[in-house]
Parts: sequence; C-alpha cells; structure tokens
Amino acid sequence: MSSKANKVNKALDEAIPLQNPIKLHESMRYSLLGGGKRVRPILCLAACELVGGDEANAIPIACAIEMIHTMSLIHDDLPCMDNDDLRRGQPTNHKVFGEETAILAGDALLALAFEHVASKSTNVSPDRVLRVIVELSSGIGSKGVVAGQIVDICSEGKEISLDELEYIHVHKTSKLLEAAIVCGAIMGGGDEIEVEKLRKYGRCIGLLFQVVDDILDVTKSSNELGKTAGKDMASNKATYPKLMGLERAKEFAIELVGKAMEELSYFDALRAAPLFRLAEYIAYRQN
Ligand code: GRG
Repeated sequence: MSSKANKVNKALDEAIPLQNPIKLHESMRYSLLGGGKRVRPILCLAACELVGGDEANAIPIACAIEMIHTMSLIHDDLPCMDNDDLRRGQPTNHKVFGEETAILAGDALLALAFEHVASKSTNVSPDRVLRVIVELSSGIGSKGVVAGQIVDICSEGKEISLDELEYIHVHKTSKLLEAAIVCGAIMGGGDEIEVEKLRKYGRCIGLLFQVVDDILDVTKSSNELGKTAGKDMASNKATYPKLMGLERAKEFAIELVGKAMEELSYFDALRAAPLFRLAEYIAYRQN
C-alpha cells in the first residue's frame, strides 16, 4: 500500500505545479497533498494489476480519482454543507483560503481530473480512456456521489430507514470506490466478467468503508471520552450503529467482507491477495 501511495503522491505533486493564479493552486495543493490514506487510488492500481495490466497505465486515472475525492471533501466541509473546521487534523480548505477560493479549488480539481486522465493516459487505447471517463463521470454525478450528498442533506434531522441510509452511503461513498476499482480494471484490460466481478467487490467494500466509518465514530469517541456512547450516537445523524445497534453493525461489516471475498474467489488467489488484504484493511482500520 505504501509503495503505491508514494507513486500516487509523486504523480499528484507533479500534476499541480504551483503556478498562477497562485492562491488557487496553493488551495488545490493544500487539500490534495495534505495527507489522506489514498485508499481509492491504491484500489485502482491493485485492480489494474489483478487483471494483468501494467500499474503505470492506471496512474493517471488513480490520480484523477483522488482529485475528485479531494474536491468532494473540500465542498463537503463548506459552511453550507457540513461546516467543518478540521479535516485530517488540519484546518479545512475554506478556513485557510476562504469560501470563494475553496469552492473554486474544488471546481478546478474536478476539471483537472478529467483533463489529466484524458491527456496522460497515452499508453492505453482511446477506447479504454473513453470507457473510464463514462464510468467516472456517471459515478460522481446526479446518479452517483452528488445524488448521495443531496439525499443526505435533505434527510438531515429526519428519521430515516436502513434502506434510505444504505442509499445515501452507496451513492456518497461506494460509487467513487466502485469507480476506482472498475476504472483500474478497465485500464488494465480486464474482460467483461472480470470488470463486473470487481464492480460487485467495489460495491461491497464501499459500503463496508462507510459502515466501519460509522462504527469508528462511535468507538473512537467513546474511547476518547471514556463514555459508553460516542458522539454520533448522541447527534441526530443517522448511522449504522444507531439504526441497527453497534453489535449488529459489526456483524454487517463482517458479512460485507465475506461478500467482497466471494467476488474475488473468481480470480487466481495469489493475484487477488492484495485486494483480499485491502478489504481486510478497510474492515479493521482504526482511522
Ligand atoms: C463529486 C461532483 C462531486 C461533487 C461533490 C460534496 C459532495 C459533492 C459530496 C460529498 C461526498 C463525501 C464527502 C463523502 C464521504 C466519503 C468519505 C467516506 C470520505 C472519507 O474518506 P477517506 O477516509 O479520507 O478515504 P482520507 O482523508 O483518507 O482521504
């Protein structure tokens, strides 16, 4: 994971040099290069390798996905959305650069993501690049991440069902993780069956990612506060532990790991080992 993350970090640094307008590029670099686990690009590169592709051919799309992830975090933190002051332990983009710049930095990262993948994927056929662009744009728009975000915003303060919670997370979180894996497999030359198996794997670990996030919110804050209920149990935000109980949420996470592993059983076990381990990493991570 760290060798893949290092390659992505280097490529991201080179993709956005500090240039005019300086404030805009500083703001883009601040959020893009300021930490982050790089889970999505790592999954993208691992999926490319699993289907026999060369990791180098998936670096541009892996970077594009991290640019889009970063822009979604910048916009999500804005006062009109989650109104967060801190991200990854540092002041949020709008706290440092102001709201106008933060919005524009997010917009510019979104545009750059598509320019980057289209202009830097020189070693793969235009057909693959086109498929990846369709996959990514449909995964993040009004049928994907943005859909999840609007439904999340509109359900604020309301009681929602488990199905509604799943809709929010499948769209807000899983869609981009799924796109990362599917795009990696397409760039690597995966056939239709391989791509669809990996899509299902991506869907499971995307939801798993969010269920674990919800569990960590409860367990981390209860550890920190020495209380039995964490902050999200107390807030009016719907979470898996709140709707199904902490123990059932943990069981659900284990079921999702099992389902993800099932999809991987189609592939050679040795080649699929990194994606097996990544599912475990997502399930048992502590941050
Ligand atoms: C994508 C076009 C477009 C618009 C964005 C604001 C918005 C619309 C969507 C919000 C999406 C959002 C913030 C979802 C949460 C995803 C999530 C689980 C983030 C945390 O991911 P990690 O843990 O973060 O991978 P790091 O810090 O490691 O990168």
